[in-house]
Amino acid sequence: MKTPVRVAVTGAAGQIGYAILFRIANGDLLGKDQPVILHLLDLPVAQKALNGVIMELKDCAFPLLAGVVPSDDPNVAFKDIDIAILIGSRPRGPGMERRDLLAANAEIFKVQGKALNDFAKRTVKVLVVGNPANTNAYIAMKSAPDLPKSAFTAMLRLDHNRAVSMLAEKAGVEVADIEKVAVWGNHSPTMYADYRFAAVGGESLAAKINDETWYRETYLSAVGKRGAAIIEARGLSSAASAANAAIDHVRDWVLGTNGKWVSMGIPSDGSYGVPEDVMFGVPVVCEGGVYKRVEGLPVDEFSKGRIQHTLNELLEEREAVASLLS
Ligand code: NAX
Repeated sequence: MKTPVRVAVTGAAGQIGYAILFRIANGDLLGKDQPVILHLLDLPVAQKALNGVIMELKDCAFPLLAGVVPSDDPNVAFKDIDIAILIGSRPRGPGMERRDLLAANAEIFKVQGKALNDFAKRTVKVLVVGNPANTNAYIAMKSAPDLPKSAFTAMLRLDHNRAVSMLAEKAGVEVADIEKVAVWGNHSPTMYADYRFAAVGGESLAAKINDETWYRETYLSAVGKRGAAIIEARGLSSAASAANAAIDHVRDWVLGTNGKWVSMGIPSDGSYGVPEDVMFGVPVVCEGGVYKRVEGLPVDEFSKGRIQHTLNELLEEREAVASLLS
């Protein structure tokens, strides 16, 4: 039997938590032969609900679930962990300004970044899901100077999956056959779902769809506003699809993508005109537990404008939290 991998999930008593934990324990994250120990962090006020979730996890008798460590303290929850999926964050309250929301979350991710720095395994892989995901991941990274920057990522995978699914529907092709879709920038309606390189069986998807007006005027905003459309329809924000995207992101990072492009928010190395360290969605391929940015892609005028637009938003967010990091 393999040594269990320790996976921390924060916001474990929330709705994405409820959708993700059972799948991790069932082997969807790391494979059907890999035992896991779940480290579950939530606020003191949520411990009773968390206990109920743990009772249900036990009632599933998952053969791969080798243990559960519940806590309301990041220093306990992050001890010796291999993977951290940071979902819990402060939602926007009535009358709360965007700046206040950024500040409240900055405080949370500063504390959690430091706890990761002090207690997680040196090889830890961190995915931030809680919004504003890119900036929260940036803060956690900046608060963990002893860990490599590459340990920190933000979730763009839900946007990526939505982008691929809508293209498949329009082109009348299978999702699995689509390659080389890229989502750039912030996990927000400003992100840029780029289909210029997308292909099916070697054939350009843009040429197959042959409707640039649809792409620019309908598709891009539909992908960007999909989260709002789900809230409107369901009365609740995306949970199962967000959990699924988090699993896709971490699984691909750990187990590899076999050359396939996926989108991840990663600290910029300065390429594509994005200042260093900004947590920016880019196309990557993963191999051997490492993600690698797809480099050297041409950027046309339209894409340049879209990338700058989403970058400007991230730079504003960075500015809004700068004083908290000093
Ligand atoms: P819920 O409100 O259902 O659950 C959040 C949980 O986090 C609660 O149990 C709460 O007690 C806990 N929590 C709050 N602060 C915490 C802290 N400091 N430490 C530990 N736990 C804490 O929200 P849910 O629907 O699960 O969404 C969670 C987050 O995911 C939100 O920020 C949401 O905006 C974000 N999302 C991000 C997505 C992405 O693609 N990056 C998509 C889905 C989702 O909207």
